[in-house]
Amino acid sequence: MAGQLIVFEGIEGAGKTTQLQRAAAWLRSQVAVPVLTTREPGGTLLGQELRHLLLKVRDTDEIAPRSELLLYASDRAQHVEQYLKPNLAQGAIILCDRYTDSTLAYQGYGRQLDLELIRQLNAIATGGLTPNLTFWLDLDPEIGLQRITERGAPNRLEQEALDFHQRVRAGYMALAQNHPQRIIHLDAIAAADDLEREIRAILQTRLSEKLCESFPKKLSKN
Ligand code: Z5A
Repeated sequence: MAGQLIVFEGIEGAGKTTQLQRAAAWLRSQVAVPVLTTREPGGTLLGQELRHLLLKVRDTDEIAPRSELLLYASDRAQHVEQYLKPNLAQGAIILCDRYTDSTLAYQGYGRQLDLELIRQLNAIATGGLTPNLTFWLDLDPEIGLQRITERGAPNRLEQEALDFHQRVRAGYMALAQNHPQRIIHLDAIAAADDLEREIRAILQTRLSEKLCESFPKKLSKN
């Protein structure tokens, strides 16, 4: 696969979307290949419908945990096939808001579904496509939930109890320990500008190493 898949992970309100957008804007000014942004769930037309089903608050007819797991897997399978693989094959740098680690953290550690089953489903849904790099924005869930409460009504997952979000955070911690090369831990309590600088510096190092044949010319030091 010619391109680069860079994922932003973390609990709600950690600042993933903010940092992904800032990193994309900066990368676009630095490199000569397409820089794309996308998200899970919801990176395709089918995914947008699945996202609506997954996140809307339900008064009755709760989604069963294994059903929820399969809906996320379905969203991912479509996203990989229809969007990620074709664009990576063209050499794009894709910044993706959540990917397979979200399923391990939320459905595995949060809902306490079998981790091995989730790994197998992730492998089926991705066809083996793993991120080149993952930024984990690590934040105390109480602070993350407070940030998003200020912005409006919480969605179905945001309404989960605090201990659910704490298990999700513990899940990310375990994943980062198991994949120290791929997953970069960032302390998301830092100011957005400081995080942006830290992410730029890491991207600069990683992309210079990996992409030196294709386009280091535009990659500058600031
Ligand atoms: N989910 C799952 O369970 N399993 C899966 O496999 C996948 C997903 C793929 C997607 O929701 C939901 O799906 C998610 C997990 C589940 N659970 N929920 N809910 P989403 O995409 O709607 O939500 P999200 O991914 O958690 O995004 P978010 O809530 O918008 O959080 P964020 O992107 O990390 O944060 P943000 O939008 O950049 O910032 C949030 C607020 O904080 C905003 O007001 C910012 O201005 C502010 N902010 C940002 N950075 C800072 C700093 N550094 N300091 C202070 N304030 C800041």
